[in-house]
Amino acid sequence: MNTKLILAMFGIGCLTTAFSQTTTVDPRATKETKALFANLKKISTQGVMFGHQDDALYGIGWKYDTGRSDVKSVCGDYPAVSGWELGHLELGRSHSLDSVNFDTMRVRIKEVYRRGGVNTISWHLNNPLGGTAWDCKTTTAVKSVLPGGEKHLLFNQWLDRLALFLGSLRDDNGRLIPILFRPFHEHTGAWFWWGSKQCTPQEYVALWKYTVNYLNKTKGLHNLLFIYSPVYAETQKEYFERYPGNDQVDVLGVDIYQDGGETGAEKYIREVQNAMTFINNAAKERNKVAVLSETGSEALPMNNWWTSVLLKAISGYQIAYLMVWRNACDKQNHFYAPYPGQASCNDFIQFKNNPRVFFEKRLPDMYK
Ligand code: BMA
Repeated sequence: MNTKLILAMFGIGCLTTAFSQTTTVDPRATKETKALFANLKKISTQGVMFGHQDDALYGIGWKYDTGRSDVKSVCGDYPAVSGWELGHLELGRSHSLDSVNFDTMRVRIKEVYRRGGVNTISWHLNNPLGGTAWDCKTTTAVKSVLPGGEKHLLFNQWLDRLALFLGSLRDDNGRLIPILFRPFHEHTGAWFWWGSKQCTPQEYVALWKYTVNYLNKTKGLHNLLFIYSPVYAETQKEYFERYPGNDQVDVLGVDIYQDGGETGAEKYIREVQNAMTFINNAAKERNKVAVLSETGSEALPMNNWWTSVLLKAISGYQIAYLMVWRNACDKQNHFYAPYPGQASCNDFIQFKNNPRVFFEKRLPDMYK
């Protein structure tokens, strides 16, 4: 065999390996972003990372205290995954729809990255035809932002503002911080302007593709992994009905909450198990990662929820992370993680001590 042929075969071998391990939506993703993708996959075979929305920004009875987190106050460690919300950034405002200063958010995101944690971002952007993200009476909002639509230029401006923020997330050496971006989520429900009754599947897919292309190509951002996160679906077919495509999605997520307090526990367990069965299979087939992108039981009415419900629901599946929603400091009983004195604290500590559950300190290097 001549040397050229051997080299060519070796080249193809390397390419195949690289393809199966680190194919990301953005082929030009930074090496840290590609490493994050590979490590999400790896960690999902070892256990599950715990995540919390707005963890280090505020909690029950406090806001903006440096180094504070309800989760850390209860169990001594930060969550492995931190969620952040950009609603109202598109309007050029200094504060989010949840009254969080975007500069403070940027500082916290950097701190999480510096400590080795993982950052994920959602975006409840306003309805371009007027009103909030939940203003969903109109069925033309998605169409209006697509090329040729009356709000297309406005939407580009919103994406420019989004890109400016995402591109400003850099470490101490000026390198971009990898972000798991989760746009237009819960779109199989009908409560956002990009929801199932508000646009056609084709329009939704066009919105997704336009956004991905704009961020990666037009704005040249290469620190993003994209999460698809519909609400609970009974079947795989239903789950993928408005799927933008394997070349458009890195992570297969799903948002499932336990409603109705204790009486909703069985339904919740059944739903998580059912969805994770087909999401796990699909993730393997498509070279993706599975996550429980949003979950929780509002105000934690069950003291043993963490070990008796949540752990039961997720065991046996490969889920890179699960993320519970925020502990609002300005809304009564709108919390999903315990805080000191909350009734589920002891159970949460037991959950944290499970060898398959990762909080921040036990994380391997997620960016190498
Ligand atoms: C919702 C609630 C709202 C919040 C929104 C965006 O589920 O927590 O209070 O404004 O998420 O973070």
